[in-house]
Amino acid sequence: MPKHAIEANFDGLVGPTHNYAGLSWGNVASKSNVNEVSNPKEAALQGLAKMKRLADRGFVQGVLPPHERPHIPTLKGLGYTGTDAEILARVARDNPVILSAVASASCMWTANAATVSPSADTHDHRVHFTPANLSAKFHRSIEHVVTGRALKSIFSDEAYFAHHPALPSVGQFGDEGAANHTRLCASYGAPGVELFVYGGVAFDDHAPGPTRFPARQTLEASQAIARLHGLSDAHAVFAQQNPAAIDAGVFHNDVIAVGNGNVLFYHEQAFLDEAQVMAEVGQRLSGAELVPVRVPEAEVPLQDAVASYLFNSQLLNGPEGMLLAVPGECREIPSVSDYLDRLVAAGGPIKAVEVFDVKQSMRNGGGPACLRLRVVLTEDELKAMHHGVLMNDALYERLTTWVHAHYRDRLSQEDLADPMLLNECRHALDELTGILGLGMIYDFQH
Ligand code: SUG
Repeated sequence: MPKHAIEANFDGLVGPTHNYAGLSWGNVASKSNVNEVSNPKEAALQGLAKMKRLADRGFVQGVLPPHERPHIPTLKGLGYTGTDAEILARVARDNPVILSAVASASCMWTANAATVSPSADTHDHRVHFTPANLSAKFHRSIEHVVTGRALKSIFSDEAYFAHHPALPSVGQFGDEGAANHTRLCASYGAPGVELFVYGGVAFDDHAPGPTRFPARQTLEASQAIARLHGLSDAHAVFAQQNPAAIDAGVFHNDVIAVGNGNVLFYHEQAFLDEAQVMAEVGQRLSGAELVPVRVPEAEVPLQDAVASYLFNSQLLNGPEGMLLAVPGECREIPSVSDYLDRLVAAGGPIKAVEVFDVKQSMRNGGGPACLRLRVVLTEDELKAMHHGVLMNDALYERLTTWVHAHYRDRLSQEDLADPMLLNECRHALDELTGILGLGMIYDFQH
């Protein structure tokens, strides 16, 4: 008998330095909004409102903390010396792109924080975590250290939780975490099939791959994660993303597909070999039939899927069936909005669509599903984790008050060099570790 388990979602709390720096070549929104003035306060409040709304509906909702930015230790590692203010002034003058990179609040997109395998799938029946090295982009490659500390602090009981270090930080093992990992199952507590989607094969010069934009996840990285997590062949499927989709701006699989339970909602152009993916997942899934919800190009052109982030939605188990939590942009694009109406009317597994406003994040290419990391937990595992990060009325009140006290409502690229911003950020995060009860996870606290 499988144990009863739930899916908890851990959203990244948007940090005080949220800004638009155009750092992600291949991510259309990031590039098209470069140099716009951001509103970190609004971004954090939009994220908290999303968390609160889902917590109010009975979903287990957690929060992962933002990181210390601008990250002075990274700048010191690159040869900058002096006081913090001197370092900021020099890098802003000589190399503003490096300053933008070390100031990015990109850890908010926790779908990229780690890959998580539930205990029903792993060899030692513990929940396994591997922070993603995010080696494709410098600004994201510095996230895994603090991400690993936060995850260890929240899931500290070694009887239930196993933590691995990030993979070697090179392109050949490029790993973007759960954004390229979907678990299909009969029920959360039952053994599942973990679908690892990769963009390219590093050690094969003849493998197909995108020609315009980078493939951020490699097969070699996905296979290493499956080995580390102790997944047998029965629990893992590896599938290549369609290179043409990457070249159209689908930089992660979660921009073109989302799964939950036995349902896989995807665009027909998601996979290089769609039939094989469905066959392999279908064969391994036990206790339920795979239900593919395939969206044809004729109904939603790939370009509209990328612009609306239709597939970067959360597919959740609601009381009356599955609920698709979509970004507001889905109602602004006629092909997508009409499709959603037909989807619900069709009487399939997706019974309802709900709109969430995460515009500040969307302008950097992060929709509802980018902002969350899924962790399937049995009742004992849920009891064993640290509860200070779980959303409820009191935590929501504290965090909104905290945001109002510490966040700015406009931030331009020039502002990133302001030593006051660094101080504000450290001050806010110091208080936050107290609110969340996380211990000293930041470098400046040591
Ligand atoms: O890695 N954007 C993020 C968006 C991540 C979305 N995540 C998922 N699809 N799961 C990225 O490209 C842009 C930062 C900037 O340009 O300022 C950025 O990092």
